[in-house]
Amino acid sequence: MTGIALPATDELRARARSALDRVGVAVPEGNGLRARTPITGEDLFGLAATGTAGTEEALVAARAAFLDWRTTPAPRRGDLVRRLGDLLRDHKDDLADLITIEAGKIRSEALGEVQEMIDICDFAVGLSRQLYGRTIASERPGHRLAETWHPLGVVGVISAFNFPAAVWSWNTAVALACGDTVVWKPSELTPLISLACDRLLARAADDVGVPRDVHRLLLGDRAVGEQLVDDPRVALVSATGSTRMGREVGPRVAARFGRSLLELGGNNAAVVAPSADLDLAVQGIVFAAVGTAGQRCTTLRRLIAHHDIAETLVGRLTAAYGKLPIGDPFDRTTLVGPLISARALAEMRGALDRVRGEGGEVLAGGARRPTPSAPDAVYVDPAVVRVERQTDVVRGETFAPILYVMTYDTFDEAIALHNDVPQGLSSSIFTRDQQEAERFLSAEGSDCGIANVNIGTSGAEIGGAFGGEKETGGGRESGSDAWRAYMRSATNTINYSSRLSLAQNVSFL
Ligand code: UN1
Repeated sequence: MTGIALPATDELRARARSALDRVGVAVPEGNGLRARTPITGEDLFGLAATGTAGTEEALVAARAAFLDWRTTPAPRRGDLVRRLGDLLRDHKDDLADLITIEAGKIRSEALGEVQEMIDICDFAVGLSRQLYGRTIASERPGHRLAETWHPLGVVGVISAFNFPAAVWSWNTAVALACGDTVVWKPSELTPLISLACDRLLARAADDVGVPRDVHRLLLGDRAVGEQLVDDPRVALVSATGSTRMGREVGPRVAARFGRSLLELGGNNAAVVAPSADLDLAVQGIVFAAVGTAGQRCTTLRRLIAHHDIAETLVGRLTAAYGKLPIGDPFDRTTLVGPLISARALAEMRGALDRVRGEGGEVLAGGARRPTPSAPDAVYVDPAVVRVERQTDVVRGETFAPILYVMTYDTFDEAIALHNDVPQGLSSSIFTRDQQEAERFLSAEGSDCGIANVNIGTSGAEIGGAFGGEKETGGGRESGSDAWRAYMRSATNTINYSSRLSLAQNVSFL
């Protein structure tokens, strides 16, 4: 197999440096943390990290800022988010460069991530004039019942490497519009894009005359995340990452009666019915399975194909996999960039070994591509694996491009297989049979937070709520009425008569 040609780390370092310069970031050099690029697997800069004292200071500042921010009229809060959206538009290329450098995303997906940030800003600006409460008909004469929504407090955002900027923006744009302040602990793997986002928000705050402390960035390790999780000043912890992480975060936040919003693992499947348009299905499946090198929480990991079309479908998929351009994500022809780390490779290999041991057959891919100029970079051929049963390895989430293919005979069997995993994020069906499509979307169909028809599992747009059920954690972000998680409601009873009348006809005195 021929080796992959990659840019030199020096070139990437210079490119990161100029993007950061244009955004206005002064890189806090130090040796607490290192910025690294998966493109070559090499380090870029050493960075100063935030420790316990820095985290405490940020929490004090964010709490103090909240006390003013909560009474700033919501549409004025929207002005800050609007300005942030403008700056994101101005620096779209710079941010996309940093995302590609640190997360390894191909150009169009990195630009897409920044577009998602711009879209959520637009959404949150609109929201700043739509934080509606209801009025409720009172059972008492001369009384009114109302529901009022108030800002919640400091929101702790913990985000992952794979959407290093968009997930921050989903939380931050909405939280700020809702009157909350934000303390952000990004993945240690993506400090540079985090610095850029933080800097743009500080610039937006300066431009509209808002104190910068409405947002604080913590570039730290796990201990910093734990500090946010355990601190009662953090009213809501919004955490995106593995189910293992969520299993720790959820109970710890609950133990202090804090709120958590969890976006955890997915094990997303597509059902391909006999009536499916296979051209459409193949395109949808390949993007969902190998986009972002299989490192989205919405990545398609299981394919449940009807017996009658399974062979044809798998033949077309393996042919498409055989032609995937894999390599330098800055190269405009590349579709599959690097895996984030050697650990991701070890997990992929471990899963493939286990599934082979259980009788699974690797039909395509699975091998590492040689990178002679950068031995620590990890590029793999995405894998397609035929499995007979949904064993533990198939039921677990491996954050790498492995697509398990299973077959079914009856629609009920397909739904049962589909739902028989611990996670419940995203799902899809390819069919031209309307009854099947509707059943898939019905209460007895997909048990996921996202259920699609004739489109893959990944690439959700802003506007709809994003999140999933079961071990995915139950959180909803970014669209619909997800804003309510960032606010607290109060029920008001207002007596505008001059008589005291008690509810439930109680008489007293
Ligand atoms: C994630 O992988 O954490 O639907 C988020 C999608 C993107 C977001 C994914 N809009 O694939």
